[in-house]
Amino acid sequence: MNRFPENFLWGGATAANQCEGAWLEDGKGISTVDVIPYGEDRMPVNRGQLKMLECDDNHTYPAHEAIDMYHHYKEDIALFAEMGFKVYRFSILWTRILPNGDDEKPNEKGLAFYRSLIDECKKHNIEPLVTINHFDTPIALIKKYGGWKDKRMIDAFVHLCEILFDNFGDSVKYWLTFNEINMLLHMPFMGAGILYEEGENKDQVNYTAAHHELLASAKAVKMAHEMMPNSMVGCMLAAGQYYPYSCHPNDVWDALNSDRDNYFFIDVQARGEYPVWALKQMEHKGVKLNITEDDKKILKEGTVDFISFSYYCSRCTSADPEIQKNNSRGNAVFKAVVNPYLKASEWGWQIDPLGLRVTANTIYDRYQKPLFVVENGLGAVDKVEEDDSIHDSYRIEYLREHLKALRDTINIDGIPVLGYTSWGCIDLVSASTGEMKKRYGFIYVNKDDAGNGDLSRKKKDSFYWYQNVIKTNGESL
Ligand code: BGP
Repeated sequence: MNRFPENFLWGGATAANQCEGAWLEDGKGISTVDVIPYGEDRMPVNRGQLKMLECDDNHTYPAHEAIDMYHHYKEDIALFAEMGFKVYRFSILWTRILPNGDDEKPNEKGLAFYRSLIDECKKHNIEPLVTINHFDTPIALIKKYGGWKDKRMIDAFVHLCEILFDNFGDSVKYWLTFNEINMLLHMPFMGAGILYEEGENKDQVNYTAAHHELLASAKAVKMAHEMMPNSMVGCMLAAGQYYPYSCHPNDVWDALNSDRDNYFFIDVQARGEYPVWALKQMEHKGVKLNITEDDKKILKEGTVDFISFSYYCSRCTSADPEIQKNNSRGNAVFKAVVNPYLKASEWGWQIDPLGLRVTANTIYDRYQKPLFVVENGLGAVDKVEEDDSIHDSYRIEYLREHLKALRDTINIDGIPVLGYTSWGCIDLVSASTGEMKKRYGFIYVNKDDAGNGDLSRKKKDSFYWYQNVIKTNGESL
């Protein structure tokens, strides 16, 4: 009862846009994240409310250097191997492979970088888990097409996938199409390169872009199965169950609808068709989607093999305007009220280990496909002691409780879970705030929010704790 399944994939996760840096090196083009600044303008840009397609001198851009993993990946993967990682989840930057997003021929230096990164994983017997698109739209395609609201993005994405499958299909079995695909509704620029024109119906834009991403994802899944018959391709949901604030039916109804907004995407990716309520909801919102017979066929033929998701916290919702005033700061992008039963992280994300089990059960009940927890973790401020040690007992506590809940999900509820990759296994730039001080890693990176620091890596207490968790296959948490 206390062990995880044999061959459980233990590991960690990062995203290129938050760790690689080297933003102009070796022929790379500019991506959304390169123009998303640090500071108070970050959220308005992420949300598509403030248009910024170029860098300027009044802002700093954390992704330009990030933790410079582009030059440190061998050292970093060796540290992951020392912890015993069986899997490493990372993403591929579209603009390293296709600098303009739709170039006919790939950038050989970009391919060589990822080839080397994958080889490094293999050398240490670490299975690569590749996210094809993690908050990354080429700026050139936003200028050309307006991002994912244009149907031509589908072909550009499928072309990228073909190059990736062709080059890396021999070594990569596990693929994810879009990271947190539902983030499109909450951070449209960061999630899907969406900018709104004056007077545009935002719902129309969002759901059109969503339709294009869903088609692109389905086409990628089908192509992956054809080109790499042993591959496993998953979708990826920013998960976290909505709880009704009270048992008032209005609160229950509100929670159900809030969940549906997010499950909408996975409903299509897992079942291959739009849920009836979504079609009706769009109709009520005046959204007109041109779903052709051909589109329906594509969605049906491109359903995913497994469901991956991120889980940081559960969310709570109320229909009562008074309660709604007590807005949760947690994961600023999702609408939620404070749950009085839960503590919160320094960033206001409410901590709820049992919520992971609730969420995993709900997802499995809905889709009956294997699950993969590909993000979970605690963003916290760490202190380096004089002897260079870092005592992050709060992080160990968070992870331990979540892993216990996951173990119960597997052993008591019987739900198939392929693996667990904790988020930001090495400190990296925060997606929502652009900070370095919001750290998730087992490995500390010496860099602060102003960009000072020599980027050296140090092991935190959680490094040794996680090493032992993997060694005992979760028996000792
Ligand atoms: C998810 C993203 C990640 C990551 C994580 C933590 O939404 O997929 O990219 O950043 O959240 O969020 P943050 O960095 O804002 O603390």
